[in-house]
Amino acid sequence: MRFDILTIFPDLLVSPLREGIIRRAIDDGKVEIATHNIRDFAQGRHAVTDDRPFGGGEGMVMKPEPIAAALAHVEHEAPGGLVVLLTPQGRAFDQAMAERFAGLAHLVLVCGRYEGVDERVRAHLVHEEVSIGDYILTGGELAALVLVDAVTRLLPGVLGHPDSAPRDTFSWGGLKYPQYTRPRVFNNEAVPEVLLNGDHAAIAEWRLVAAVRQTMERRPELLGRIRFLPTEERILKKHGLGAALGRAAAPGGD
Ligand code: 6GU
Repeated sequence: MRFDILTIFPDLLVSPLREGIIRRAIDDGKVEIATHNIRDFAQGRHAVTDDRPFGGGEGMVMKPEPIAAALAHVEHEAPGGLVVLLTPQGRAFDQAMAERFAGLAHLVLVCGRYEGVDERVRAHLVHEEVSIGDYILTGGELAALVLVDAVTRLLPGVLGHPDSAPRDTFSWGGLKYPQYTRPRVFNNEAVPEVLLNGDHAAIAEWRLVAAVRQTMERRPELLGRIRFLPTEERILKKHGLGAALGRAAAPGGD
């Protein structure tokens, strides 16, 4: 998969892409990430990329021409990418969107600055607008990195264990179960006995119950969309978690 990232601050993107799983995915050729400085596509001696808003008001607006020229350059180098603008006005990024993007061959990410991008970029050059949450960042760069990270780890062969991704928080619809490692006792608290005895069915049952409890406590709004298997339903009822099923059985209800 290929990512092209258009930004006025390309240096912001360097170190997050040089560590850990993303770095290995790049080194292994699973993903190719090119950054482009929008300023390199701006005109004139000062290579201006922003200007004051028509109608007045605070802040500056990103000019359309440098972004258009940078996008034309990317399209020439590698045609056909889906162009995504990172902006707080976009649709909320979630795991389902990450999975959809992971199925594409080429994403072009345009990092807006928070005051905004000329509306004609949005209207004529961009296919989708994405936000990473209900808060305001100084620019789209960190959001682009979030998107690249969440998508890259879903690409085939990127995570060590082939099943690591499907067991995640959110891929099943709720939160992950708690994890433990050595030592067996820490701060006077022991690891739950069931995790130590090698009974894989019992461990799976404990993890399902713990994940559902955790989701009910912390993110109850997630429960309504989860579809449990009949075997899971039986286990949850046995543990007095029928309330979670009630929500799951009545989508849209409370
Ligand atoms: Cl994509 N951009 C900015 N500037 N702020 C954000 C965001 C994006 N997503 C959440 N907040």
